[in-house]
Amino acid sequence: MFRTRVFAAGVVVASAVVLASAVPATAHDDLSSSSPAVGEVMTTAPEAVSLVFSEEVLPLGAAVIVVDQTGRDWVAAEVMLDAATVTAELASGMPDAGYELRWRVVSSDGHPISGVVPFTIGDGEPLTRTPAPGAGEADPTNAMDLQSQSTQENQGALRVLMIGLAGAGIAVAVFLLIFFLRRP
Ligand SMILES: [Cu+2]
Repeated sequence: MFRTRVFAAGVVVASAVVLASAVPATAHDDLSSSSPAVGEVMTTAPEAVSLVFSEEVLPLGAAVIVVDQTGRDWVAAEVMLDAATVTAELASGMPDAGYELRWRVVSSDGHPISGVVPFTIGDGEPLTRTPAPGAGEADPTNAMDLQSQSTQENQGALRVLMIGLAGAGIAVAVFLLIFFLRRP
């Protein structure tokens, strides 16, 4: 009988450890495509911008702005979300210039993702992120830095969650172990 109990306790501990370590390994959604595309030169001002993601993003927390050099946001209406597509209508009369579409949505796995899509209209100069004397071109690595930074923050939050889940799993395992060993 004792042998059976030890075996049962072992199974409980083993399965709890597996459960605690098998935190969902789902990656967050990616931006599949966008209109305008990254670096696109549009001949005329778009009436709207749209973003298509690899999965349906969550209906909360979606934000899109389209800014020019002065920081003006040209998005004219509420951001619309339809499954994996996020759309934002723009004000008319956007002059030929460089712009940045900055987006943030909540991935289907629950944490925020964000990015920047630079584009230009007509023969406008690409938007310069850090205006400096003699700086003519936007530095695309800045956008990359922003993206990787937010990814790191997301991973930090996920790690906290994983540690919490692992802790809960171990607590359950200890409880069940004591419960099994105490049984007559
Ligand atoms: Cu994710």
